[in-house]
Amino acid sequence: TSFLFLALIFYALLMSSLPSTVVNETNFWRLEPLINTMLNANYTKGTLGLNVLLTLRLVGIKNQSLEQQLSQQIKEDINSGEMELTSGELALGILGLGACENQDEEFIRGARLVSKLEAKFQAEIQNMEAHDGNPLTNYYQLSLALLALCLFNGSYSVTSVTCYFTPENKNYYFGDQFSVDTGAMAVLALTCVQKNTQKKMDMNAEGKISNYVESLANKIQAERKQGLFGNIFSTGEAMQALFVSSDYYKNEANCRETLRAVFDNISRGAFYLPITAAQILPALMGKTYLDVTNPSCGLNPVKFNTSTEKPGTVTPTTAPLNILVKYSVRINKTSHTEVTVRKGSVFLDVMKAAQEKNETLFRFTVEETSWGPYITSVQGIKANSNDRTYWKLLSNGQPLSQGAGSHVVQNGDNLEVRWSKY
Ligand code: CBY
Repeated sequence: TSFLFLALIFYALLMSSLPSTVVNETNFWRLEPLINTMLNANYTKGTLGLNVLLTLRLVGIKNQSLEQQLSQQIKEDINSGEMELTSGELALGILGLGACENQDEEFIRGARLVSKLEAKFQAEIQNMEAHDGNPLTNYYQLSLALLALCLFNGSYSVTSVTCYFTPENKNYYFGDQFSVDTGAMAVLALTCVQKNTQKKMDMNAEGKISNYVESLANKIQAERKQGLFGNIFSTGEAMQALFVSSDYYKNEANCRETLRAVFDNISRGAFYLPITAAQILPALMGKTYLDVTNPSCGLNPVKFNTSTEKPGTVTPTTAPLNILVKYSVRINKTSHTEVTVRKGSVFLDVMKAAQEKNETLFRFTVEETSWGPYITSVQGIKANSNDRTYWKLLSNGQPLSQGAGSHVVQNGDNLEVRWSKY
């Protein structure tokens, strides 16, 4: 019995010494769905694979052919110049191409990507001056741009950073809701600026920036619900931000709570879009975007059991049923209709069905993004970032936490697109 007792103590000691922030080897299998989502997706254009290339390299998932394909597609998009990349897209491109020292660095230099990004960052700031503090895109992208400039020796003005990134800035909020994704990306960027020794910073700026980081990290923690920060889709980047800025994850119980909630969502298939998998995986492997220029980046590649099966669509055993839902478009007054769609339909299918019934009231346009279709206009009224307008999607009065192409509707739902300000 005494041997058993000692063995138990030894086991307990061993377990407690394992870092629980990151997923340990016995739990790697839980991450396999994420990897398979990234590896088996179809990337039809460069911008759709930006986050995936970054994550494959940062985490050290060796898949030469996919890496090659994604990096090739991004380079082509950049070279063709046909499609103007946004600041955040170019920043992600630089992070992915430049991650973990590889041959693409040559391309970054040759195509002068860092100076192009400097110009895009400037353009965002100019737009803010001209349009009531509203950037061309949003603060998530501005933060990505600052992060990439900071990591890849671009120039940025510390005065601009201290001026525009104060936690009180309205761009961290959508309505009165703090955007955890945005705050997290800003924490990563500001932490890089803080650490950047090449820049001589005066004490004043240094103090300000560390206050911003602390305050943003607190706002992220204030959005904690059952281990998640914001929602499941912002949690990975929030974890990265907390790794670099707070003591939150030094507490094992906190780690375990988050991991349990994330594993739960993985097994429920929440991360079926490649971008969602790419955004959560680094944190689960204990990495942050700041590691992209670390000498140890991408070393110790991980071995996963990956499958090449396309995620199978479950064939329904029973005959497909129709469901009836309400749909409305609200501008100042509301236009209502009811449509019948197949069981399992998504929000976008409902919009299409309504459009077919009444083109004048329910016509709409979409843009394909890495999050799926984004609704750009309804009844010819277009979202515009200069005045912070957009089409908000709601179901039974609650804003959706997924896009129109992902949110599955239920019989009797009351669906709405509402002309809104963020
Ligand atoms: N990425 C970006 O530029 C997007 C940044 C982001 C903060 C993003 C969430 C977070 C992320 N990790 O990428 C973001 N959304 C922004 C900035 C916006 C605004 C975009 C306008 C602009 N000027 O840039 C805006 C208008 C406030 C917005 N998101 C709207 C919406 C709704 C889209 C509705 C439509 N018209 O199609 C919607 C569906 C919310 C709603 N109920 O209306 C929405 N966003 C959602 C749900 C999301 C999450 C997507 C989750 C999912 N699985 O589909 C999101 C991850 C994201 C994408 N938005 Co926005 C936030 C979350 O829930 N955690 C950089 C670029 C290079 O890729």
